[in-house]
Amino acid sequence: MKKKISLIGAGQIGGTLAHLISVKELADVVLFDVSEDVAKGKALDIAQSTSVDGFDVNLIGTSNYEDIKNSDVIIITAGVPRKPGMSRDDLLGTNLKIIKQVSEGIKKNSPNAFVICITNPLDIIVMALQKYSGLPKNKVVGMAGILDSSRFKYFLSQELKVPVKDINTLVLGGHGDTMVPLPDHTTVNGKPLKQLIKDVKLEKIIDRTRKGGAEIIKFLEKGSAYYAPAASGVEMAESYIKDMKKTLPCASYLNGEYGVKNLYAGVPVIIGKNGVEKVVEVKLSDKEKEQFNLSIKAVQELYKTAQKIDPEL
Ligand code: TXD
Repeated sequence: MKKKISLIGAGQIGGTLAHLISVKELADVVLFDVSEDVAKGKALDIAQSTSVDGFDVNLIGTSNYEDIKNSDVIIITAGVPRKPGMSRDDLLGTNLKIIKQVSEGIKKNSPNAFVICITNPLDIIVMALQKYSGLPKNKVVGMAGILDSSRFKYFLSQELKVPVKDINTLVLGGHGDTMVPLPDHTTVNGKPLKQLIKDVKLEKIIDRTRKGGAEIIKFLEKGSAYYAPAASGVEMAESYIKDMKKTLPCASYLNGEYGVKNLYAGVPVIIGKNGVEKVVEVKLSDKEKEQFNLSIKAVQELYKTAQKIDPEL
């Protein structure tokens, strides 16, 4: 039975998601946007590449929430992206209002879907999405850690002149400047990273990873990164649809794990047919724990701001 993925937001990331999902023949695609013509135009454009790339999926563009009925997966990018000089947190007020509207649409039309949120500020928006929609916490997750880990791996591969596939790493915590790349949990061909790189170089790469989004925004000016974010979202959707039980760093609900309760933050989780099937607790050094707790504090502070905007949260 063909699966169905609905994409709420047909902008830079939404359109790229639709194309990647189609080429991988992961599922039929519903491209939803308040700008219905954008959704229809992109769906039609990708559909017209079917004969070239030889994939067999149906795509529709719409602004009618009824079209997302019975989705297996919903990926949300609806919202405004950053402009140069803006922080992810600056998007809070606008994107909270949007995610409330999106949550209503999902709750009414596709409450059994596995929902992947991409919209920033990610950790807060995914938590608001779960609260507004009332969907089970293990079926609502945020995409950030895969992207941040992928950026970290790329920068390391360029520095060490090794293929990215030889690098294993993890980035924990909030999707912001306090995110926590874990050098002590990073290996290159099985060798500990710290044996291969000087501290000064490593610190520079960690800083560049934290600012990876802003670096791209500076180049693009009108918009933020979309190829790597879309690829990261598709990896999560695929692990769910194919029950691959991959361990992936995602913004997930914590109920005591890592000493954190009732908050979404980036941790390694197993994603399979039941959604987030397990939070994987890795052993953190004292320094890593301290950085992780700082990152959690930043998420908690921003969530308090969100609650001032909407006491319902
Ligand atoms: O790692 C991550 N999670 C981040 C997330 C990585 C990169 C970008 N990040 C965030 O994703 C970014 O800060 C934004 O908040 C979202 C989407 O970024 P994108 O670059 O795709 O933004 P666009 O191109 O502006 O697309 C947003 C679309 C646009 O077509 C709007 O018309 C639509 O969202 N939109 C809506 N769709 C449905 N419903 C409502 N209410 C709505 N409002 C706007």
